[in-house]
Amino acid sequence: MNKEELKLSIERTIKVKYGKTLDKALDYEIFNALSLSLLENIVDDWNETTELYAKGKQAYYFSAEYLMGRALGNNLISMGVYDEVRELLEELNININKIEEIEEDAGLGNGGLGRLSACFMDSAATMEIPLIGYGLRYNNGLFNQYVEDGFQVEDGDYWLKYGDPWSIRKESETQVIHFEDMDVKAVPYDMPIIGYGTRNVNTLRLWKAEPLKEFDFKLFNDQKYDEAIRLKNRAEDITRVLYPNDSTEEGKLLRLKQQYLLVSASIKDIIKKHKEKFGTVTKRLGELNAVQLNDTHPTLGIPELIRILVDEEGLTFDESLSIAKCMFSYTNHTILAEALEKWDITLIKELFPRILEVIQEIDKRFIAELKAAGYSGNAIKDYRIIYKKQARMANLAIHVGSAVNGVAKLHTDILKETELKNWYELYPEKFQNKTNGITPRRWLRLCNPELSSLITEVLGNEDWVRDLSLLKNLEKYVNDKSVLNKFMSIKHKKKEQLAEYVKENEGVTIDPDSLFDIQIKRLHEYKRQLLNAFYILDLYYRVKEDSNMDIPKITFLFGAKAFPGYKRAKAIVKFINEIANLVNNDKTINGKIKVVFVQNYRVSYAEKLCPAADISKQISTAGKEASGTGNMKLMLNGAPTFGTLDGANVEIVNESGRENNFIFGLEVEDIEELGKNYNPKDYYEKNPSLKRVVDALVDGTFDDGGSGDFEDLFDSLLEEGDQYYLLADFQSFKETEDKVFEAYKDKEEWAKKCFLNTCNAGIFSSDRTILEYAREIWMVERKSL
Ligand code: 26Q
Repeated sequence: MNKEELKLSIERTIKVKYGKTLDKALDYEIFNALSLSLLENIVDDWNETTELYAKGKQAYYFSAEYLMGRALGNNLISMGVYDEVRELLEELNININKIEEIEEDAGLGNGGLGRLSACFMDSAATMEIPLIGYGLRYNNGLFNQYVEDGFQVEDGDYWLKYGDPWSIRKESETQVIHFEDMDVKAVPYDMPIIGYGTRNVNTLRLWKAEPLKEFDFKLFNDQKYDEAIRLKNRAEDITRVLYPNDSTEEGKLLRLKQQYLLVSASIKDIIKKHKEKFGTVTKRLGELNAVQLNDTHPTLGIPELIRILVDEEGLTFDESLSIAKCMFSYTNHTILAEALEKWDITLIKELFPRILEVIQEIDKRFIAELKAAGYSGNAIKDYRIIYKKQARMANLAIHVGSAVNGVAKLHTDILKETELKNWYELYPEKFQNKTNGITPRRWLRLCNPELSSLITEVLGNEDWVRDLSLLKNLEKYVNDKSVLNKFMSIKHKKKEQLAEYVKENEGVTIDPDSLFDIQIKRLHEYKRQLLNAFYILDLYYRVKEDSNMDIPKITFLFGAKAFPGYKRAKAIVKFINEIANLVNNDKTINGKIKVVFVQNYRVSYAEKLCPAADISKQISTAGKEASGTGNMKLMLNGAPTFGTLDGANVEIVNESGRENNFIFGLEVEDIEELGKNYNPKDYYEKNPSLKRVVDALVDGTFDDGGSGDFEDLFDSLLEEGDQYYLLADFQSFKETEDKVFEAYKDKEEWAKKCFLNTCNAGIFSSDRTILEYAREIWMVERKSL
């Protein structure tokens, strides 16, 4: 790209879009103009990639969530023009960081599952895999979070307020979606996914619901003004807002409509393209297209495909079902059986009666097969797709899908041995593991340019950005003082940058010379932020009692959103903030401990936190976290894991060595053994330091604003059996923290631990994961422009 041309393009865009000259443009106007000018440069490659992929077998990722974060910085890196553009802006007296910071995060996801889809998009483009993402273009993404008086306060997220320069509305590729009570348009907005180090540009296609008729003039003429507006709104409501995963009954109907709109529009899009090529639908449909269901949310795609093939394309039910069996595969992201999605059949019938008939037909045939194979009624009932007037989406996905995968080795083993044991016995050949990954572009190259430069300098080139396994070649420098010193001074620099940002955004001063202990993830009881909080409070009490206590200066950082209806999660936010308030304002501890709960944790905040961590806190109850991906981001940026043997932590520790991490607590087998005999009161009574911090919930130490929330937390532990084993793991947690403090004293040994974590993170690249999906599930080949 030519600098001068880019400059002219920016100026032109500012002129026609905002009616002014560049020197008068506001930051967001520059952001939009720059983005559009960059887009101009990739559109030809984008179209070429689309055509190239259409020639062979393609894969589709069906996901209700894409937690994309910001686009600009990432796209500049992928296009290989970041430095060039920074210089150009500098010449124009514009600071690139300010322009990057003006961009709103595209927060179209709740957490791990949504961010995984975003990483997969990036990896597929970079690995030149013919993968198209299908999703929904919510007007409002995940809510914004503020902390007021220690409580979480939510605010709507209108991410489109400055426009959306990276999307192209493809009006002409609109699909009409039929619901029993109305028809609506699904209009695609395409986002380019720019591969790194390749000309390939993949597509993320997000559907927006709109009324068939923008405005009903007849109603208007009849003076039914409200009615005219109401119809428009009713259509647009479908993609108005992303559902948080705690959503209660009220919103259910709309959520189901969302899911159907997503899959119906996407399946129609796939069939349309197939017919453009072959004239009619042939058996080859299943051979040329592979659909990955990201959890059960898009599972209605299965009956929707069959409905269209049977009712509109004239295939038989058998033919259609066998095409579906060939096309779909399903990824499971949750361990808890009770969390698997079920829909009341009355609801399905109300919205799309024909879809219910198709599901019933699949169920009927399946039962006949099981009977013929000699299964008894009792065994059959667990396999039923429709049972007790509910459609079980996971059963539908597993029965029809050609593959089922878990997202980390431990998770897949648990699925096979416990949660989905019966299915594994029935279809052992379908089960696979695909350990999650993260994209090295965003989670190292973009968020940590300083460490990236060092790696490039030591390895001699930038190949590692596309092949993260090359980081292993750094390992031989583990005793090289000069490399280690540079590595650790980069860590320090990232801590300084974070401290500055935290000061600005949270108003709290933190010391970059202190140990940064970071726990960032959704707020959930099983992730045990409360256990971390108890530990911090205990540490504070001990420091207060003994001002000479030998610990390093330490800063605990939390980032987490609690879902609006999840009372206990919100109580934990308040509890952490109460502790922060107590600890940060106590002059007598000389600032030895600081606690910060950062507001509005999101992708762009994670990019600042991950590179600055000295310790990565991953402390879920063993067996509960399917994989985790934040753990990989912190590891890649050189932080040892302080965690349980859960999810991908097991593989992290295997890769980087147990001696370079801090593993504590009960393991899956221990918990199985303890099982019903677990009595949290034993631990509470016998451990005075534990008792002291748990009692702080109810003894007036802290104020929950009269809500009774802290008493409820107390009850969850001592009256309701502490189902996440906080009390059982407290002592081990504490002893392991002591090991951290001990290890942290030896700066050189510490640096080695951090360094070895980076060296061994290569396997956790989502490039590796996406290639496994491509080869072992989708059977699609790399295709390069
Ligand atoms: C369900 C019904 C109604 C509304 C929302 C939902 C819903 C939405 C999102 C249910 C679940 C989710 C998200 C789940 C999730 O993020 N799971 C995480 O997936 C990661 C990627 O595989 C794993 O690393 C995490 O361990 C897992 O918790």
